[in-house]
Amino acid sequence: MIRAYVALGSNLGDSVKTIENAIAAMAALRGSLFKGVSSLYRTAPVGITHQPDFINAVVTLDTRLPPRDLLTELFALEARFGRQRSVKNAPRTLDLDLLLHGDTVQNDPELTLPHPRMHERAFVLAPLAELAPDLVIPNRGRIADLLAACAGQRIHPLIQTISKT
Ligand code: PH2
Ligand code: MG
Ligand code: MG
Repeated sequence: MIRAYVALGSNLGDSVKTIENAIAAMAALRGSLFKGVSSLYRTAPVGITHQPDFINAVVTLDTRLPPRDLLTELFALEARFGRQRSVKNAPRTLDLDLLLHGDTVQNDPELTLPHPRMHERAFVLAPLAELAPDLVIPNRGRIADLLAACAGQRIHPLIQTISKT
């Protein structure tokens, strides 16, 4: 089994409910074991800033699926949760990004690992650091150092009102 991390994001519809339901769905992913989930965070949009705040979280999986197969499962889940792919970075009901797949480093046009922007995004690094505080991101460095460099980005953990187990 390979340890993988998946980022969840939503800023369209009832995002908290969507993320909670997506976490539950990820626990049933083919060829994979659900190992944990971070807190949920409310986060300021990065990139296109005139859009609603996001709800973000990160899930830990142990998986037998190779990266490309896991990505296919994640795309299928996005579609199940009503994701419409219109313009790049449009508000979305559910975005699932494969962050890391073991220590795989690859630059395929279809899938870059580690995720090419994860190291500069507090909305990824803060939940990921909850799950793996000592993580070293291949070619990028220690998660604590990367997160410290994102100090200006607005993120707030939500108070959990729903059991995650
Ligand atoms: N996802 C993006 C672009 N910007 N900003 C926040 N806060 N959260 C996201 O998940 C996010 C984003 C592209 O997928
Ligand atoms: Mg994304
Ligand atoms: Mg995506």
